[in-house]
Amino acid sequence: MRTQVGIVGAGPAGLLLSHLLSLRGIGSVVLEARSRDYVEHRVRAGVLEHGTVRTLTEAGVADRLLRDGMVHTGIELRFGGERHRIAFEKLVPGRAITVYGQQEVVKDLIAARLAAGGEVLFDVSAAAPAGFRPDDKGRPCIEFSHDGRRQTLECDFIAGCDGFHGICRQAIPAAALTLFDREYPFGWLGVLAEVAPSSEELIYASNERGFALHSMRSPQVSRFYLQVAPDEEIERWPDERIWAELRARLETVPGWALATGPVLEKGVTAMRSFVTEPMQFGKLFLAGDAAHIVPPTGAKGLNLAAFDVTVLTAALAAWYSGEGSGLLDSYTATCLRRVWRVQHFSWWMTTLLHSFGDYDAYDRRLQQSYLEYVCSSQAAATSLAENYVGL
Ligand code: RFL
Ligand code: PHB
Repeated sequence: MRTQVGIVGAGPAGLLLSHLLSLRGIGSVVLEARSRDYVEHRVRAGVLEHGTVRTLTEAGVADRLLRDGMVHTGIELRFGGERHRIAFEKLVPGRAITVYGQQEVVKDLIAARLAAGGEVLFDVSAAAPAGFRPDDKGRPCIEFSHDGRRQTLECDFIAGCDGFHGICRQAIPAAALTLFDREYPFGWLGVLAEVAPSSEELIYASNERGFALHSMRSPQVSRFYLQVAPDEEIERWPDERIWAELRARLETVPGWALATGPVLEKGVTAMRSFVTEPMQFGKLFLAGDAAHIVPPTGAKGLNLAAFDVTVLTAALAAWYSGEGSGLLDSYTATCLRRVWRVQHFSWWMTTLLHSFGDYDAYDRRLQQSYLEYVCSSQAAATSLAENYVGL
């Protein structure tokens, strides 16, 4: 098999890259370890920045997003028995977020790729990138097994869009990479429930018992998160306990009640911050979670993945149209500026809103003071708002 760009991973990064490349007339093949059904039903992110919505709209894959996505012009911060609205329409006029499930973005992209005759191979195993190092003589290639047959995909470039646990980053010599890593002493228990949202906007609640988030997927389906131990066992969280804890952390303001309903899905995710530098090695380019991870508190991972592949598409398009390798050479530098801004914002939101077991009284007071500042100073609220909707 032969193509121009071999893409490992059919998450948002790999699929969007493949689609954007095809719009520039550049061929690609996407190799995905999981089944189509699995990737289309993996419940994850829900918040799209205005820039991500624009990218998807310009790429012609936003019909359902523009119809079903819920545009929000604010979020609520809830703490100390009070609710505070961060009003985007006032602080960052013209910019909003859209609440639309990541798996819906993935479904839309897969449908668009397949409709355009794009090649996305699911259930691929043992993919192994090779020939991409600066001193390699031949072409880059990816060896893989599909339908019981061992195959080789030859390409000009390899895009590692295979997530945090993927193989592409690991194929780069360790000595060529600097890794930045931070683990948090908690995880998130995510819950999808068949119940109308109890709020029109997302609620980020800071509470002595731990952080809680009320999000949503549609007028009939809500999404919740609870701060829990990083190694928490889901068996310890029967549905009644989840609802009781959500109530304890969210029903802290007068006159507000949480509606409950059947739990459709639940699971625990550990939280981490992680950056790989550089994000490229020879003819291998990393994008999305393969290159960096943020804790989900700032709702940024998917948006950052979309940004990376937009930069990579422009760089590859310039190379194929004979403009040289300048943009490819500066891929890492271009991406890292935004990556580190988002790293800081996500770390900051996480630190602001979670309760840390080892926090002493002084740390807790600092946190309370900053929460009050964000909700009373227009300058501080604008900083949160412009980062949240996307710089
Ligand atoms: P993905 O989505 O992990 O996709 C990688 C794909 O690569 C495949 N793969 C392989 N394929 C072939 N060969 C191999 N050896 C392979 N190894 C792996 C995998 O099966 C998979 O299909 O990475 P990508 O595309 O970079 O996308 C990143 C986003 O998924 C991620 O950043 C977001 O989900 C993060 N995130 C959020 N981001 C937002 O922008 N807004 C949010 O509101 C938000 N909320 C969240 C989140 C992530 C969460 N979890 C579960 C980590 C909430 C949660 C709870
Ligand atoms: C979600 O709806 O899944 C979601 C929303 C906001 C976040 C993280 C996740 O910060």
